[in-house]
Amino acid sequence: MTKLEEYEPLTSETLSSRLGALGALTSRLGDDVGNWRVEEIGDGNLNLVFLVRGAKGTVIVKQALPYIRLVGDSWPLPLSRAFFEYHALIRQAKRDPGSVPEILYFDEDQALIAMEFLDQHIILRRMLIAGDHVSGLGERLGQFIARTAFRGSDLALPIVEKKSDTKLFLDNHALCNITESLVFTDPYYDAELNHHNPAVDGVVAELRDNVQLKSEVQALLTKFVSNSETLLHGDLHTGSVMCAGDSIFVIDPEFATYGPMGFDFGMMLANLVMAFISQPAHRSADKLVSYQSWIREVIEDLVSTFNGEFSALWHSEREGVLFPRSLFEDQHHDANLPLQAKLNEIWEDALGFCGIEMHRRTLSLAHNADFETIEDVERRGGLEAQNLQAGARLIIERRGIEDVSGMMAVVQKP
Ligand code: ADP
Ligand code: SR1
Ligand code: MG
Repeated sequence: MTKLEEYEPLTSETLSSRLGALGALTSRLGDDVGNWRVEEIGDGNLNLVFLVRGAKGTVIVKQALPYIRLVGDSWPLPLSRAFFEYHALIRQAKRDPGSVPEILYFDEDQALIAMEFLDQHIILRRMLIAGDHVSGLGERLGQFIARTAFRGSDLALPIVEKKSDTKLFLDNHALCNITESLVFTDPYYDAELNHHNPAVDGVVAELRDNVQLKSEVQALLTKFVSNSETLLHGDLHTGSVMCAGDSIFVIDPEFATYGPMGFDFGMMLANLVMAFISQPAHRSADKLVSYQSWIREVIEDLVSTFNGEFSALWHSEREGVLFPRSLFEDQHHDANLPLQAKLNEIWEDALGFCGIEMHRRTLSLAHNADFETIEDVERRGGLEAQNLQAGARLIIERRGIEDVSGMMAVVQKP
């Protein structure tokens, strides 16, 4: 494949001949290109994902389509999302080494990324539905979110790098617009692509009639579109994490954008909370309490690790234009004071984004398997109603929720 070739989607039949001359792939897979075994395994909403097995090893080849896979070619979407995914992955690899798959090859024209195959790794959402444990999960996710938030911001980056990078990622506006619509807006009115379980009709009508709720959500959307303080993953849910034993990787940052630090944090909290709320439908009575306790511990570890890691970086790597040492340490003034204010702001925003993500996964286009795999619609409806009401309370009451205990009290309120 040359850079001059016109974009063309790969197929399982054409992949070997089109990519077989690439040293980056043959070195991993072996030269016997004719015997590569190729399978399309994409289970996401947007792209093609190929598993390619050769005599020497296995790689993943991900290629963007010029439209949204979930919807079809009636909804075009720029191929440039592969460019932003690639650029986000290389920044995440630098800011939190070992957190993302190794990139083997990138072709911008073909919107194609070849990367390390995460052997034995399973999507976290599937593990949470199955009742599996992952040791160190909350700590690792807390580290990733804190490191990428801090090291991608004006707290750490040289100002020219931060500004030129912000400019670069501004072009990922089509993906941002999906989030602006599907996440922040559609759940709160009868939008065309919405669907929900009729069993929650009453709760949905109440949410859509709640002007205070809609106003708070729009205030959070204002932050998402206008506060470009750090490079976000942009789609950090439990379907974007793969685990095996205590090995944990983050994948799929094609929604990367500069945005508020609480966004990734809130998205991940929401997906763990939804795993928690949906458990009664997935677990037998004798295992329910202990598994929900474990998810709660993961949430506690995530929050405490985020705070600890962000604080450590604040003291050790605060070399950017914000809160300079010249104003604090050099004056013997306590830099913990603005740190605490920053952590409080991030937490409050995260709770708001968390509630919004809980709403959109029940009401908007893209639902999640935690609820969707519950066959009994009445049972599902009861849990979805709890999820919707908890989400609304998290958004509205977020300024008064101090910690995970307060948050889980809101989530579990009858
Ligand atoms: P999309 O952008 O379409 O959502 P994803 O990046 O989420 O696609 O990938 C779809 C699926 O492909 C994942 O759910 C996972 O099962 C598999 N996958 C993606 N990347 C890897 C990888 N590096 N190693 C192993 N499996 C992967
Ligand atoms: C049309 S895309 C729907 C959702 O899938 C992606 O993974 C994002 O979460 C997006 O909101
Ligand atoms: Mg994706």
